[in-house]
Amino acid sequence: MLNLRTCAAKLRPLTASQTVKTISQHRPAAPRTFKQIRCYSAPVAAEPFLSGTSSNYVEEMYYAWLENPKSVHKSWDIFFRNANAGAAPGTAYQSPPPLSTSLSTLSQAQFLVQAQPNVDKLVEDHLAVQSLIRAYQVRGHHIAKLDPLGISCVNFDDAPVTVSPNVDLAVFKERLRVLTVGGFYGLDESDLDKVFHLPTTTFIGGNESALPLREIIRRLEMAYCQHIGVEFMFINDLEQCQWIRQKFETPGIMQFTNEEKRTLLARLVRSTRFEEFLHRKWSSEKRFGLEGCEVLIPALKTIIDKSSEKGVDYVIMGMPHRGRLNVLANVIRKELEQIFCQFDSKLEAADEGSGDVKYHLGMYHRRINRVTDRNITLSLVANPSHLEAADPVVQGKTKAEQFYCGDTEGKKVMSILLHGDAAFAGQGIVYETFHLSDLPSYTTHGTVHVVVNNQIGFTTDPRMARSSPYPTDVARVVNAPIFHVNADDPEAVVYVCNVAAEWRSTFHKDVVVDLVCYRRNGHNEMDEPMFTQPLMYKQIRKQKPVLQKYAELLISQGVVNQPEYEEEIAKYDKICEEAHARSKDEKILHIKHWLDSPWPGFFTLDGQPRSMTCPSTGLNEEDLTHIGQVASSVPVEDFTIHGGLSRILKTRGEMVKNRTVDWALAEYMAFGSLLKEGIHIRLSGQDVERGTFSHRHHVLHDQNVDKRTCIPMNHLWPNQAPYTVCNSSLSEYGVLGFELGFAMASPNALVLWEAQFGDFHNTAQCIIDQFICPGQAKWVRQNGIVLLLPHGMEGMGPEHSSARPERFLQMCNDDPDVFPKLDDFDVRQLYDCNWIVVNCSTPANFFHVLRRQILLPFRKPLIIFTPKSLLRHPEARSSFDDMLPGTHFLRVIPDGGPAAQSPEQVKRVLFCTGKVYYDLTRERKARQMEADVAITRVEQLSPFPFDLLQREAQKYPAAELVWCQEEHKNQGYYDYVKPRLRTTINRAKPVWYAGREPAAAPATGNKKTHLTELQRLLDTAFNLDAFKDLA
Ligand SMILES: Cc1ncc(C[n+]2csc(CCOP(=O)(O)OP(=O)(O)O)c2C)c(N)n1
Ligand SMILES: [Mg+2]
Repeated sequence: MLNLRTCAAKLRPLTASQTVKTISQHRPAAPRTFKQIRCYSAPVAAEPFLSGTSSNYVEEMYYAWLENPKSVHKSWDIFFRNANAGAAPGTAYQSPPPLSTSLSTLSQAQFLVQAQPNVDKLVEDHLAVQSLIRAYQVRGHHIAKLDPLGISCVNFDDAPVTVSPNVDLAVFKERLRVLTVGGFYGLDESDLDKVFHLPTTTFIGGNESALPLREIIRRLEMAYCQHIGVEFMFINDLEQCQWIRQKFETPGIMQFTNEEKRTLLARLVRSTRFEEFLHRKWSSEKRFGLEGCEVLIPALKTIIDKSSEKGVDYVIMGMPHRGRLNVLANVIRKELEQIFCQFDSKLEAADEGSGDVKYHLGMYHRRINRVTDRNITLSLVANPSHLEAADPVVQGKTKAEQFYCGDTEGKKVMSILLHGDAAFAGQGIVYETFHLSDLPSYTTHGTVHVVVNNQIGFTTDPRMARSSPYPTDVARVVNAPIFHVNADDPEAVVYVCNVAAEWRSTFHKDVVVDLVCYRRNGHNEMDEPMFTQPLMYKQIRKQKPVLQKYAELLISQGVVNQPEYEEEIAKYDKICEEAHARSKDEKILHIKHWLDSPWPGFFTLDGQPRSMTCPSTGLNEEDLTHIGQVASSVPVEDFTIHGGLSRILKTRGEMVKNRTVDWALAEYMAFGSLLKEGIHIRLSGQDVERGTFSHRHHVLHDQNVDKRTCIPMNHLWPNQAPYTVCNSSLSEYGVLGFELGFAMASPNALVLWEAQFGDFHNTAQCIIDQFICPGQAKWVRQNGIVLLLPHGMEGMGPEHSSARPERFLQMCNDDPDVFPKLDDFDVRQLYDCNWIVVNCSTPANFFHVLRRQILLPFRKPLIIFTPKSLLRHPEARSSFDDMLPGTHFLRVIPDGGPAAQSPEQVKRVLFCTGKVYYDLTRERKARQMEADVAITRVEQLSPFPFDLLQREAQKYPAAELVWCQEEHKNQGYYDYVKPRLRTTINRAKPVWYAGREPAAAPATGNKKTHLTELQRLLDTAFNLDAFKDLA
């Protein structure tokens, strides 16, 4: 009984707060008091029927007995009375007779309690029933009829088992063999009509607290083993488990009115006939049709209707290829002619950019939800082919929309993510995205995931595509309930979708709907599926379409008649035909009609920037000083910071007094000033709050009060915009995708993602390659995200050195061989580029480039290679003078020393970028070559400052031109810079190279080799004969 006592103690606080009490269980509701519990000292093992697994049941009985001794069977009453009276271990219970065979004879059985000692069997039977109920709850989904094809993709040992609606013990024994260890827990045929008390962990009783076993089994079969398989017992939260049990176990809970059935049929008609229409008109076009999962359309509409009813007015969706056109047409309600005209290969594109295929484009639409009569905005995020890559992007956009409308709990804005079965199981980004779902700065307060589980991925069977039984197992890591449902039962689908939407609005956590379906055609309409799945497709050929099945059902039920059904079909077909006729009038394809995130007011009405100029990015002295002072103080009372940090802040304060900034202060100045102008700033990435290199310290931690923090940046100005700085999970793909999505929502925010070290960006390569680099060209949506990539060869080994500038530069769209004909390089060139790549050598320039990002009249992604050792380099400081009004970002920093004063004398110009500048100046000084060698810094690598560098090259007519970099020759900037430099000088001179030799790894792991290599490149840079023989 010790076990009982501890369990009772454990349960006590839970009972007080449990909202389970909101769920009517028709149990005595009196508060439980435990004072009278005597001190049980008998060991558990001493009570013959008690074991770890049975103690739950005994506890239940005990609580019920405490509340009302008459509410439990007489045998329990005797047992607890004896135990309370101090019976010795093993003697507390006496055997009453077996419970009678029906409820009506219950009292008679109780009367016999003292007479027939058979309590062993009674208790065991009750425990068996309890275990049985639990087995259905835990494992019922294993034997539910989920697969419309009946061939089951789920690789459980014994499933599937033939199902009989009759409660016949032989059948159940077979089924229970699958559900339970050891068969029927000792129950037998004679027990089927006995009545058993139901534990509080089931709702199958409805208004009854006891039921005959036969009925218990029947109800469990109805709840867990029909067309819905509920996977939820892994969830740690009791209240959530109870909530789900109630939704699926309550007898008769899945009821539909005739009106609801007709709506469902109409939605199926639209879904099915849309695909048929496309097939009729363009039979040889790829469209990745939905045939076999037509129920997806009513499913999504149900989730949206229910969410709208609960207060949501903005739904952001992400989805792959399968059924996308259908979703656009019938869920988002894109005009059909706009969809149909995409099939016209002769249509010209009106917008700039390269566009994308029709099943990747995004969409944004505001309309009235007909079911709830409320306004709803639906947005489908554009995506690349890369399956699941849009998941974090959708989440980031959702978070931003929630943030900007003050929806701190996700009550107004939500996301829905669709997945294919193979991709959901196979792509790691799914896992990364799930792990963002409950983090304070990343949560979107619950996402509804819908899996189109057609039991195949292109040509690959599930058995070869995943090691888990279901494609949805990844969702278990965040305790999301998973509702598997047979997609050929539309009512079951709509039911689980309603529950999923209610779950999200109740608990604000993720939930998964797994639509188990099939794919009627090949992967696309051109593919022959019989090559690889002959048996599956033989079965599919025999499969009656779901619309036909459901229509027949409703006709047989008298809900609709045949003419009404046919009329519904004709009505929709006519809509399609008319839209098709109209689509022929469309001569031009406007990609901007497919924008997923419009920025109202930012552009002119025809989508152009409001100007083509950029004001000075300088800031007045007063603001610089004020920001500097806040950055070097603790702006709240009674807050104790770490002694080391006090010293850092003190040094900052001294710099401010001296009117200088280092990197951290420059960043502070840029952020602080933009916040004053109402620009929200969000900085996210691993350990960004302190900064990987312990230089930033944007979040101060009270050394005496746990979890008390202060963000001075939020104490700058009275009506400033908020500053969000958040340490992320250890993910690049997920988090960068998330921030990209966040930046999509508004142009009036500076969203920055910082890599821990620059090279780690490559685990997010897909976001860079598929979204950031070509996003505007494919989808006309600009994006101003900033990537901060710590970079520099500092002897730290191959993995912490290079942010791989060569990769970013290779993807720039400026032509190396053409000198652009532009009046205004400063802004126009930025407008034309796909992204901006910079490597600043001074804090002031870093400050300017961050501010420019917002002061520009358009948005472009900005890649910044940021320093590591320069963060503390005494020379890497800037004066306030370089940041005052009238100053701006310097694309090129020319030499300002003796070389520039007598440029004709200069023998060599060293062009470089970033940190190597400091090594070069030190070396030049040491060699006293300041008049011989000019050093020109290229701060903006792309778009390439052709104009300024041409001026620089022409300034030194007698000089050799050398590109110097610390990176290896096949890496860094050389391949990008060389042809462009040659273009600036009309290829009149060679451009020589001083730097490390080509290599496979970005850097050596040996510190000494590192230094030798550095010295060698400096030697080459200053050896004026180095290129003599090569000329
Ligand atoms: C990341 C990625 N890898 C490979 C592909 C190529 N591909 C396109 S669809 C597909 C199969 C997808 O199967 P599933 O997720 O089950 O969706 P379904 O097509 O069955 O709806 C594959 C492998 C891709 N688009 N993206
Ligand atoms: Mg699939």
